[in-house]
Amino acid sequence: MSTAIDLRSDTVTLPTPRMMEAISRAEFGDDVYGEDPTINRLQQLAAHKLGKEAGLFVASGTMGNLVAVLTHCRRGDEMVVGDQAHVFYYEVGGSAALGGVHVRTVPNGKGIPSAADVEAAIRGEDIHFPRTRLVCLENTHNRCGGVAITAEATNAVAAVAHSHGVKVHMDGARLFNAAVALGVEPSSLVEQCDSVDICLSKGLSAPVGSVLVGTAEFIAEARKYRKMVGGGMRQAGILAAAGIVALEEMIDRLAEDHDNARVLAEGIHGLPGATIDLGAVQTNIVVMEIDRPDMTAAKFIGHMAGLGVKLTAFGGNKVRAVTHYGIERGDVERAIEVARKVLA
Ligand code: TLP
Repeated sequence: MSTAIDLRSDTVTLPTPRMMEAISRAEFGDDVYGEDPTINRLQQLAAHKLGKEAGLFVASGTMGNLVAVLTHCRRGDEMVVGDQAHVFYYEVGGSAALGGVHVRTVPNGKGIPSAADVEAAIRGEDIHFPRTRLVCLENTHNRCGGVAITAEATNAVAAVAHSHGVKVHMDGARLFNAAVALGVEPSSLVEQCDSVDICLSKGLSAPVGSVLVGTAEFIAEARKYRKMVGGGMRQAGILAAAGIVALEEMIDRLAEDHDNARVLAEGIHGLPGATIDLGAVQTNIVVMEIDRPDMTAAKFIGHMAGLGVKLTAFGGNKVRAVTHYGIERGDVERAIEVARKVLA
């Protein structure tokens, strides 16, 4: 039997041969002393690509978002997020548990909360209220089907936040997917954001890591919080070497993943019991709804896995598929065929 087609996430991507080669040639040092030249190069490269002053290598997207929250907020402060945000939904409640930050959700809309809802959620001065300190956005938006958020939409929310002295953090785990889909520079999507976390270990295929970027002052402070949460990694240039290849060579090819996602979505939408909001399929994520008396989402996932196609449960009757490096057009065509069989 041939190997499974793993569409659970773009986190399953393996390092490329160029990454392995870069790792074997990289120079290392102790990054807690700021002396790993490869880490320093990666941080500068990420900051440059995102139009920010400085960067900080962190172990994961979750750690990058947590360190950003810890740096922006004090205990008892409040942050405003969309009710479908990864930072709210999938990060183990770290902002509250480790940062003492009160999380206030607003309707997520189709990937970004409206500026009006965000403004209404920002607290005024009242002895009873926590202080609103941060708004957290996400681009692309995972639970909203990987939609790419335009600079205009982000800027409208950021303008409202800033007019109240509230900072804006962007969870840009898949920001490069958004930039490729919209045909713009990644930096243009986060111009008005005070901090941004990007992931190297999703569609860009590096084995480990994310980079948090912002002003030099913010990053100097964030470095202390990264140490606090145990993220001071010593010769981590071994990971950064792959991250550099990710940023230099793996961004443009994301377009291939987007094309494959579209083919997959068009192939599955309309099969008996399967519907997909095709308008939301803008990058590498496909969210399908399974609605049939004899077929739950869990059953569909089980049957698909039994025939060699791995998918993820996405809550209720939703199922997620993600295309990525290592998934070719032929794999997508086979996945459609298998879905056709399962839903026949
Ligand atoms: N998302 C993972 C799971 O956690 C759900 C996935 O398979 O999509 N922000 C966004 C928008 C993410 O999608 C993820 C990972 C993260 C942050 C966290 O990144 P890691 O997994 O590196 O901590």
